[in-house]
Amino acid sequence: MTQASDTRYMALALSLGRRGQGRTWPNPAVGCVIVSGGRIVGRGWTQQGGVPHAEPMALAQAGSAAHGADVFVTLEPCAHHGRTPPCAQALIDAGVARVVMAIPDSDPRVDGLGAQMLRDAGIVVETGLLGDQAFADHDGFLRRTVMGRPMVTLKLASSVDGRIATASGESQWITGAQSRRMVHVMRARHDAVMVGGGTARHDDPSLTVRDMGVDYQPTRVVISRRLDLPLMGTLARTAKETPLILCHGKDADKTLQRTWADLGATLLSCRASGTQLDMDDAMAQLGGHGLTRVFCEGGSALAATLIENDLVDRLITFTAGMTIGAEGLPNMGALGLAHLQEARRFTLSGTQMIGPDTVTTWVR
Ligand code: AOF
Ligand code: ZN
Repeated sequence: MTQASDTRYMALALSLGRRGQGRTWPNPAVGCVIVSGGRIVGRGWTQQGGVPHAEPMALAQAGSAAHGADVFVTLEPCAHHGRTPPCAQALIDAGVARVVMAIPDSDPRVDGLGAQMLRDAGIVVETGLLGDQAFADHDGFLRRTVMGRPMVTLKLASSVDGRIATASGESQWITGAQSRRMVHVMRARHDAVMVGGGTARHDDPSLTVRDMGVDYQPTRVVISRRLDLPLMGTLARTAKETPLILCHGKDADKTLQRTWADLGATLLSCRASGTQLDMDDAMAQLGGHGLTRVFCEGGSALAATLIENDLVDRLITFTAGMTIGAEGLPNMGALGLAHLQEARRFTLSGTQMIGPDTVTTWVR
């Protein structure tokens, strides 16, 4: 098999894996392709909730054709007995000849052991093909296992001059319908959608994915030190239907804590520093809850806190061809920088036109 076709099969495995993004947490969204005699005989990807894993699905499709076949998988096959038996063993039992994996699995239960099991069984193992893409796709899972927190994508949607509302608070329809649709696609590809308490109070958001034909919803996360959120609002009304996590300060009113728990919310009690919730602690607790990919949609205070604490891994800016002026509400709160040198810098990853707006992705 040539290197070019190897790359093509791994690219296919990566795109299959991405189908699971947003719905496999706490597990990574892995993709797997099995090739025999130049023909694809099996395709698999991690299923909702993280099981089954990608490899057994591809092996089931391949059947006896897996014998002597080449396997392309976006993450090292697992070596442990967890909710499923080890995928490395399933590949050995199926008699595959070669396993090409994009990157190792950082879960301490795997971490090289999967590759070792395969090698010990006489299977050729290669690592690193399209590794950069696999690192990007599995970024959330890798961060959760290595750093103990999810990957954070911060979305900012504003006028050309960085405003999200006029001085009187008018904020609807700054970016266009296509941008809003794209936001829903992005929500669906994350495990959770997160906003600050101010946005929850002011916008009464539902934070759900709508009109996309998806049969699952990301978890909603609201950061609110004092839990002073509307008890009659949309989030309160829907907390039993669609998961809602509230990160609050340990000193939040106990009656409010009980009320929200009764409404169906999951409460995470976090440290607070000054008037703000300690976001390092909040993110660690969200990681502990199993979340790997969090999509933050503001508001400006939470955006600034995340930036200040170096918790933003990807920045997505939607920009509308409109100017509002300095009296409008900015998309980010004060960062208190005295010198440009202190500014957080992001690297441009891609930009595109979307209807009348632009969308740009930046990575840390
Ligand atoms: C694979 N293929 O498709 C995925 C893997 O609790 P369990 O049994 O589901 O195991 C979870 C771990 O399995 C997870 O932390 C990661 O190391 C690995 N995920 N492994 O071989 C897959 N999703
Ligand atoms: Zn597995």
